[in-house]
Amino acid sequence: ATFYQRYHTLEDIYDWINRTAKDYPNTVKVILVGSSHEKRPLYALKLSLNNRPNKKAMWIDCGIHAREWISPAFCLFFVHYSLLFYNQNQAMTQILDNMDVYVLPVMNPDGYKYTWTNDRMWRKNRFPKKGTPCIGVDLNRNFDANWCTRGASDYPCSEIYCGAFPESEPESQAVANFLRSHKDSIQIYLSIHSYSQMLLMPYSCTMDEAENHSELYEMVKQAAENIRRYYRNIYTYGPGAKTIYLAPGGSDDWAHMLGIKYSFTFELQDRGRYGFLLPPSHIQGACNEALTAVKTIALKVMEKS
Ligand code: 0X9
Ligand code: ZN
Repeated sequence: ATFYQRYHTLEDIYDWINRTAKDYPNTVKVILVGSSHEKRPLYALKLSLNNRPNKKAMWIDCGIHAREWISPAFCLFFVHYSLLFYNQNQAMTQILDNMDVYVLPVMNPDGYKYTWTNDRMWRKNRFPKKGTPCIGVDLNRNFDANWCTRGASDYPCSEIYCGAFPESEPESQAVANFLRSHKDSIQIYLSIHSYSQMLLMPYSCTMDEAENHSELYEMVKQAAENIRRYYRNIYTYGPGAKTIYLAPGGSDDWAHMLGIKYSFTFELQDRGRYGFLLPPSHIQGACNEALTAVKTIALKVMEKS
């Protein structure tokens, strides 16, 4: 199996980030967007395949939830594929000619590390809440989008603990700060999770429809149709609150409210047979499916501008 058909430790991923930047000095830049509670760096890669000025951009983050190992695996695969298939694959070339891509491979490095060393099923970050025995905030409940209403918990021991206040955690704050300061160029926000094979769009924090509901719906619908056609696998799609559950404080809803109108969360393979413990032999297939969705959405967004 190649590097991209295996899961990697946090140290291996940091090495891979360095190596990739060294191997592609003209196209890849490493950006330190912040650091975790335990002071690990949050590195994003900026892929910029040509020097066209004033390009739009797409943001992809992976590994918000520690145990969803297929997610960082996808971010690594996506960077590799972009660099290798620029000028080979038509869709990829078109996309990268028109936009830069920011990729944050592990948004929750403390949690990810912990799933390799202590508890494979850890979800949250590793913030120790004073006065309780419990550790961790759910970073995908910590953004300022109907924060800590129904679908999140203010109980620190909960798996969906929202934190003390919006952006209380350094990991979510780092991403929010970066998106705020780049919101004029970033057109597309993608957050990669697992599992359940869903392509989700805003909103998850309310039953209300996003004002661009129909164009978002067309995009996830077509992405799911393409996955079905090419890979014969079923992805469900729609607004988060109606497709999966009401869940406030998520990064996708917050990005949409910030003005990044094309905002999505993908839940990759599988549908529950292995769940978070997706075997390495399924990585390639899961990544190909997610890549199809990314391409479909990016091309559709480009048609509009
Ligand atoms: O609950 C979540 O955060 C995501 N599902 S997961 O099983 N990966 O934990 C769904 C996120 C959908 N978007 C929002 N809730 N904003
Ligand atoms: Zn998740």
